Order: sequence, then C-alpha cells, then structure tokens
Amino acid sequence: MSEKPVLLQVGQVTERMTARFEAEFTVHRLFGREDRAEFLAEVGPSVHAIATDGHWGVPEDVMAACPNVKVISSYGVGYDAIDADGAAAKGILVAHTPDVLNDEVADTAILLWLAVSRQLVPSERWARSGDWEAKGAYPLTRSVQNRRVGILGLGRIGQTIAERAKAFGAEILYHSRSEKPVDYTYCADLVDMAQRCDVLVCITPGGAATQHLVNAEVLAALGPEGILVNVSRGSVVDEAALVAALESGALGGAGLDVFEQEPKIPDALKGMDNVVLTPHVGSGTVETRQAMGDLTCDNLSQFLKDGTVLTPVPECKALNG
Ligand code: NAP
Ligand code: 8YV
Repeated sequence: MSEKPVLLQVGQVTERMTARFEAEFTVHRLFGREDRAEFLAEVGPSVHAIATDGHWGVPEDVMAACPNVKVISSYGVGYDAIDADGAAAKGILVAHTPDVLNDEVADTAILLWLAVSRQLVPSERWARSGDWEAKGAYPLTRSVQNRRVGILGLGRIGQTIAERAKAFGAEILYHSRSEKPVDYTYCADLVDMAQRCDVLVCITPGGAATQHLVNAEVLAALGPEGILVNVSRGSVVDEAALVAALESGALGGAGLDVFEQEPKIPDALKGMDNVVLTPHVGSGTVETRQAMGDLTCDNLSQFLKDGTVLTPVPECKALNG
C-alpha cells in the first residue's frame, strides 16, 4: 500500500472532519502544541495539504515551514487570514466554503438587528429578574418594520440578508466597490448611505482593503437612532470609534458577532444595554458547520483525485485545472 499524503491541520475541526482527513491523509495537528517551531521544522517539509479555518488562517511561520504544500482548504468563506495572492504566485491552490453558510449568517444578522431594536436582552432580564412585578411594564422599544437597511458588501451573504430584510418591509440600500444588477439603491459613498439608513449591516470580507471602512464619520452619519450590525470581520469597524460613538450617544445601538481582537471584547461594550454581543457564531449551527466541514473535506478529496478543488478562492481560479 502506498503512503498517504501528509495533511497539516492548523485549527480545530469536527470529529466528522477528522474521520475524513484520516481516511485520506497522514494528519499532523498543529492546534494546541507548545513545541510549535520544532514540530513545524520536523513535519513541515513533508506537508502536501493544509486544513485551516477563517480564524487561524495560514500564519507566515506555517507557510515558510511547508515548502512543498500544494493545496490549502479553509473551513469558512472568509480567507483574510490566508495570503491567497502569495499562495497563487507559488502555484498553491486555496479553497474555501462559499454559499453553504449564506442562510445561517444572514439569520444571525437579522437576529442581532431584531435583538438590538426590540431590546431583547434587557427586556428578557426585566422578565427574569422580577422587575416586571416590581417596576411594571417594560419601556417601549423601536419597531423593525419598514426601515431603511444599508448593506455594506452586497455579495452572497449580503444579498441573502437583503432578502430577509425585505420580509420586514425594508427598503434596501447598499454600498460596495461596484454596482450590482439588483433593484436596490446603490450608494457609491458609504457616509451617504449611513446618513440615509436606519440600520447598517457590514458583510464585506476582512483584510487591508476593508480595514476600518466603518469609522467615526460613518457612525456619526448613522446617528443616535441608527443601529450597526457587524457579521463580517472585526477589522471592518473601528472598534475604538464604535465604543466612543455608543458612549456619547452618537450611535443608537450595535449588534456584533465579530471583534478586532477575538476572542477579546472591549469591557465597555460588555456593559452596554444597547449592544448585543455574540462570539463569532454567524455560521455556528450543527447543520451549517457540517455542510462547511463536508465542503472543506470534499475540496481536499477532489484535489487528491485530479489536482483541482471544487470551490477555489478567486485569486486561485486560474490555477484550478
Ligand atoms: P462575497 O460574496 O465575496 O461578498 C463580499 C462583498 O463585499 C461583495 O459584494 C464585494 O463587492 C464587497 N466588497 C469587497 N471589498 C469591498 C470594499 N473594499 N468596499 C466595499 N465593498 C467591498 O463574500 P460573502 O460570501 O458574502 O462573505 C462575506 C464575508 O462575510 C466573508 O469574507 C467573511 O469575512 C464574513 N463572514 C462572517 C461569518 C461570521 O461567522 N460572522 C461567516 C461567514 C462569512 P465589490 O467587489 O463590488 O466591492
Ligand atoms: C467561521 C467565518 O466561523 O466563514 C467565515 O468566514 O467567519 C465563519 O464561518 C470561521 O471560518 C472560523 O471557523
């Protein structure tokens, strides 16, 4: 029997993924090791494939230690933690998991919007703590019906969010670098869009090109009644400016699934009743993580069969067969 190719597993995966990896590869796990440098020096040259995710990506020391890697399969759609241009230049195929998580992440965005606007967390606390009996009815909240929803990044997930928002009677505005063939209102300028909408939902990729797109000026334009929802990457929003805008009342509220220094969340945000926080769980259901995991493994299996992957990142499409 011929030797199996070697896979380096950078982050944590599910048991189902582990079983698939082990059926086809000799697997080396980097996750949780304390002897990282020695381990990489020892196994790196034998590594043929890397499995990672959007959080761990492929750090520079891993890339440098694996000169013979041919394919990187990431368990997630966002790949800002992988140098895809650098990989493509070396002939390394990078695959990710687009589309299979659109519905879940869109649900999370809507969940955060509704929770902030209807004050789910403080009103639930009011019910649970006995305040209802002691103090009476909870104060009125703001409706999500017939709002202007601005989507920053009208891609696969952004369009899915827009479809859901329409069910609440929303008028959809969007900002991205290029106008899309859709019936929504394109805003070439993000500050202009923030001024015109009630809710701003961030769903662009992360990375240098989108770093702090949502800054103090955008937040001020969204205004004291405005709500920011971020399900993209923490880097897209200037978190210090966000805290300042919420503290001063310049911004009405925020629903946040992603943060600049995950898993750290600024204490100031944790203390605010007009903020809803989730720990980067946009795609985090059993069903969707299974679909993402299967696609991560399918990409590797396909690569072993014919040297292509099913869902390459755009930077690697030209390399894919
Ligand atoms: P996508 O289909 O590639 O859509 C991205 C959109 O962002 C495109 O419409 C693109 O349009 C726009 N965009 C890119 N760069 C921009 C810029 N500099 N300024 C303005 N708009 C820009 O990606 P997707 O599948 O919808 O995923 C989007 C992102 O969601 C992922 O990359 C990931 O970071 C995040 N995500 C988060 C979670 C979570 O758990 N919270 C889960 C999945 C994904 P133009 O090219 O025309 O600008
Ligand atoms: C994952 C994500 O949680 O797909 C993405 O871009 O952010 C999430 O679905 C992430 O890949 C870490 O596993």
